[in-house]
Amino acid sequence: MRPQAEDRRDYFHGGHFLCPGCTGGTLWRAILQVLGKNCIVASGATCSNLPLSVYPTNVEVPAITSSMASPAALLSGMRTALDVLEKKGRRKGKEKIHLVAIVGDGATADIGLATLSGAAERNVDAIYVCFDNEGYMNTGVQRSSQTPMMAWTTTTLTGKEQQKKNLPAIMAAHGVPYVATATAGFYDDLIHKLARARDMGEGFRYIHVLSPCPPGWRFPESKAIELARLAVETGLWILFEMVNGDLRISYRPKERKPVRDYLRIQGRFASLTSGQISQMQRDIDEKWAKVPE
Ligand SMILES: Cc1ncc(C[n+]2csc(CCOP(=O)(O)OP(=O)(O)O)c2C)c(N)n1
Ligand code: SF4
Ligand SMILES: [Mg+2]
Repeated sequence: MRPQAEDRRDYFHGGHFLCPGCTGGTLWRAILQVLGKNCIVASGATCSNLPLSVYPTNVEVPAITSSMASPAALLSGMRTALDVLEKKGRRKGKEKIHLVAIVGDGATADIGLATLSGAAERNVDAIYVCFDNEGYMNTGVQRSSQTPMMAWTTTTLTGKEQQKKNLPAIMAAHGVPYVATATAGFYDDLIHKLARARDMGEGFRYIHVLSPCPPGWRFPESKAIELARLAVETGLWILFEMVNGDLRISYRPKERKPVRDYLRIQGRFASLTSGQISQMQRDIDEKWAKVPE
C-alpha cells in the first residue's frame, strides 16, 4: 500500500502556474502525500516554485522561497532554529518536522552546489529533492550542467558538447545516508523513495528526480509521463537507491528499449544524426555493462 499522510488529505492543490503536462505537479503531490502536514518546504527561483508564487499558494504547508543559490542553506538554518526551539522548550508538539527542499537542476547542480555540498557535508537533517528538467527552464530554456550531451537549448543551438554532470554520484561521494534517483513515470518507486527518506531518521537525504518538461524538451504535453517511463525503459535513466552506502538498482528493464524511441519524441534531439544516436546507444550499453547485478 502507498504510504500516505496520516490523515490522508491532499496538501497540494490544482490551479497552479506550472505548464500543462509538467511533471512538477506530480512531484509536489508525491512529496506532500508522503510527508503530510508536518513539513516545511524550502524552494528557490525555479519552476518548482510556481505553486508557491501566487497567493493563495497551491500547497497547505509552510514554505519559504530563497535565492537560487540558497535552498540548502535555508534547510540548514531552519533545522538549527527548530533544534534551538526544542532545546529551549519552546516547540509545541512532539512530532518530527520534516524539512524538504524542492529545487531545479540549475539551482542544485550549478548555482547552489556550494550550499548543497555544505549541507550534505554537515549531514543536515533534511530531505533535498532535485527537480531535474535538464535546463534553466523558467528563464527560457538555457543549458545547465544537467542538460544531456547533444541536446538543443537556446544556448546550445547545435547541441550541447559536454556530458551531463553526474550529481547523484557527487552526492553519494559526500557519504550522506540516502541518495536515490526517481521519476514521476514510476510513481510507486518515487513514493517508496520519499517514504524511505522520511523514515530513515536523521541526516541529509538526496533524491534526484528526472522531470520531463514539454516546452523545454519540445514534446506534446500529453507525453510527459510516457517520456519519463521511456527514460528508464531505454536504460538512459537508472533508478537506484543507496542506503548508507549500499547500492540497490530499484528497476531493471527486462529488455531495454532503443534510445531512439526516447529521442524521437523530443524536438531538442531533432537534428541528431543516426551516427550520434548510435553513439548514445553505445554509451548506454557501456554504462549498463558496469551496473552491478
Ligand atoms: C544567481 C542567479 N543567477 C541567475 C538567476 C536567474 N534565474 C532565475 S531562475 C533561473 C533558472 C533556474 O533553472 P533551474 O534551477 O534548473 O530551474 P527550472 O526553472 O529549470 O525549474 C535563472 C538562471 C538567479 N535568479 N540567480
Ligand atoms: S517550463 Fe517545463 S518545468 Fe517549467 S513549468 Fe513548464 S513544463 Fe514545468
Ligand atoms: Mg531546470
